[in-house]
Amino acid sequence: MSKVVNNTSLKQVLTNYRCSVDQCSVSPLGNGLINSTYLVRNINDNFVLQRINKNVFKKPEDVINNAELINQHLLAKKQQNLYSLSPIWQIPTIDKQPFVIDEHKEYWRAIGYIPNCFTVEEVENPVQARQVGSAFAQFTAALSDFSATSLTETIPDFHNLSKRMDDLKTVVNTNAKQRLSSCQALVDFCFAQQVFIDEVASLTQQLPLQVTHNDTKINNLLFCTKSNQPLAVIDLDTCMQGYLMHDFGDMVRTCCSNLPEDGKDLTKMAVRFDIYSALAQGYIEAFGDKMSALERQSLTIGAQLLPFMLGVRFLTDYLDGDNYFHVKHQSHNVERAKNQLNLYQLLHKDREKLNKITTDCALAIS
Ligand code: GN1
Ligand code: MG
Repeated sequence: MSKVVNNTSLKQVLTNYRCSVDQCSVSPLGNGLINSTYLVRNINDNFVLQRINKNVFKKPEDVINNAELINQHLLAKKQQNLYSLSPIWQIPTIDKQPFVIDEHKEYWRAIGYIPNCFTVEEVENPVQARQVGSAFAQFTAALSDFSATSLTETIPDFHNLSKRMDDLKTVVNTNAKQRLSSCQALVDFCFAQQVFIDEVASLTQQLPLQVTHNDTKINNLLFCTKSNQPLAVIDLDTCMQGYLMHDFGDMVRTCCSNLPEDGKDLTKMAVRFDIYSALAQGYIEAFGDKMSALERQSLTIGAQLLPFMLGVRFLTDYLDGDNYFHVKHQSHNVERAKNQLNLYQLLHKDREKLNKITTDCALAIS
C-alpha cells in the first residue's frame, strides 16, 4: 500500500478485486468534492476505486446501476460507429458483484482506467474549448434515444433553482453555526435575484427534458495524450433528465472564468468571451438539428444559472456547517460562493453580448 492512503477498509475492499494488498499502490485521484477516488496500481493493470458519498447519494447502488445502463448504451452506439468517444466501464468484483460494502457500510466500486490520458483544470485556448463543447454535446446526443425512465433520479431536484433557494432560506433561518452575520450581504444578494429566478422557472416549463450529464465541468473529460483530443466523458453520477442549458452552463462556469471556482482575487476575475464563443460553437454544431431553437436560446440563461446555482449551493453548505462539499478550511465554501456569485454577476451584466455570440454561432453553422 502506498503511504498516501491509510485506510483499513481499503485493504478489505481491494481483496474483492483480486488485488494483493502488498503488491499494489493506492493514491488519491482527481479533485472531486463529493466522492473519494483512488488510482490503484496493480501488478498487471491499473484501475480506479471509488467510495461513493452516502450523505450525498442516498442510494449508491442507483448511481452504479445508472452508470452501467449508460455505459452499455454508449458501447452499443460506439459499435455502430455512432459515438466517437470511449465509453467508460465499471469492473465487477471476483464474485461478479457491481460494488463492495465495507465494514462501515460504505459503498465502493471499481472503474476501468484509461491509460495515456490527462484531465484539464483550466481550458488553454478556444480550440480546446470547442472540443469540450463538442464532446459533451456528443455525449448527450448519443443518449437521445436512451430510455430516460430507466434511470433513477440519484439526487432529486438537483438543478431545481427554486428548491435551492428554499434550501438557502432554511439554513438562513436556522443559522445553526452562527455564520450568517459573516455572509449576510451575500445572502441578500441571492434573494435579490428574484427576476432571474422567475425567468429560469418560466423557461424550464417550456424546455424539453433530455438525458443530461449535469456535471460537465472541464475536468470531467479525459483527453488523449497522443492526439490532445477529448477521449471520454467521465463521472456519470448525476446523469439524469435535465435541460441542455444546465450542461452548457456548467461548461461556461468552469471554462470561462480566468479564476478557479475557489479563487479569491475577485477584482481580477474576467469572463473569457473567446472561450465562451468556442464552447457555444462546439456545443451547437455537434448537436446539429437535435437542438431546438428554444434550447439554443436557453444556453445564455444556463451560462448565468449554473454559477448562480453553485453560489447558492456553496453558501447554503457554508451556513449549514460544511456537510456536503469537501472543504480544505473553514471559509472554503463561502469563498467559493463569493467567487461563483461574482462570476454570475459578470455574465448577467453581459447577457446581451452572450446572446449575440450564441445567435451568431448558430447562424454561422446553419
Ligand atoms: C461536485 O464532486 P464533483 O466535483 O464531481 C458537485 C457538482 C458541483 C461541483 C463543484 C453531486 O462535483 O454539482 O458542480 O462539485 N456534485 C454533486 O465543483 O453535488
Ligand atoms: Mg461529479
